[in-house]
Amino acid sequence: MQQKSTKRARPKISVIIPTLNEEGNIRQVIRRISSVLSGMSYEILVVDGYSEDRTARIAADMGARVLYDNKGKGSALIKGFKEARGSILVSIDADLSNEPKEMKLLIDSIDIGYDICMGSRFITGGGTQDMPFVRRIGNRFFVILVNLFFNANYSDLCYGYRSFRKDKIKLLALKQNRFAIETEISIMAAKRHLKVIEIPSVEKKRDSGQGKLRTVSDGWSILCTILENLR
Ligand SMILES: Nc1nc2c(ncn2[C@@H]2O[C@H](COP(=O)(O)OP(=O)(O)O)[C@@H](O)[C@H]2O)c(=O)[nH]1
Ligand SMILES: [Mg+2]
Repeated sequence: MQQKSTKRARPKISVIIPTLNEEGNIRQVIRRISSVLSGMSYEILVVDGYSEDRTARIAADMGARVLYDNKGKGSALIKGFKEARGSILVSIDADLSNEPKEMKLLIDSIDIGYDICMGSRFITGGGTQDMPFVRRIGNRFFVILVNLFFNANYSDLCYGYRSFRKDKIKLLALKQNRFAIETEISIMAAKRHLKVIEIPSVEKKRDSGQGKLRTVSDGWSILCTILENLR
């Protein structure tokens, strides 16, 4: 008897994009990622926070798999990690601040044996056009704390352009629903002794729409995440 398989072949790479009201950017983001990954085996997952605009519809029309989550960027990423079918996962923002061309190096780093590759704006070759002075100071302060408390050697912390070996994600036991997710990933990677590498990344200004990070409340929750992990 012939068995009909309804399962499609697993892609090698899953690109996970958390979105909230990004209708002015999402088309271009998906287009650029598709062009960089052309010829490779990949899927694009958009995890949308119930945008009030056309973000989800545009993403679906362009062939992305669209999932929904209403708890925040961190929660959306956790959902994307769980649902991803690839063996290499890449997280990227939807606001055109991350350069899709850098994705090849993020993928290669996992291919050659690293568990996590983190874009860094603060090593040679990296940079940012999207970080007010207060956030720059805050990020530096948190980097120092994390390196000190968790015996790590990071140059950047609150930056979401990263790649992961899928089978190591569970070890991170992620729980942060909002913007402390990147901090939690960095801390847990250090605690679990994962093989981590940083590569330079240039962060551009968000193209259209509003940033959702709130410096004071999200800064506070990042500090709490650091302190909670000391226990
Ligand atoms: N699903 C989901 N995505 C979000 C949420 N908040 C922000 N994002 C997305 O997370 C990414 C980073 O957010 P952004 O506002 O640019 O943060 P900032 O650059 O740190 O100010 C973007 O792709 C946002 O659309 C949320 O509550 N839910
Ligand atoms: Mg942004």
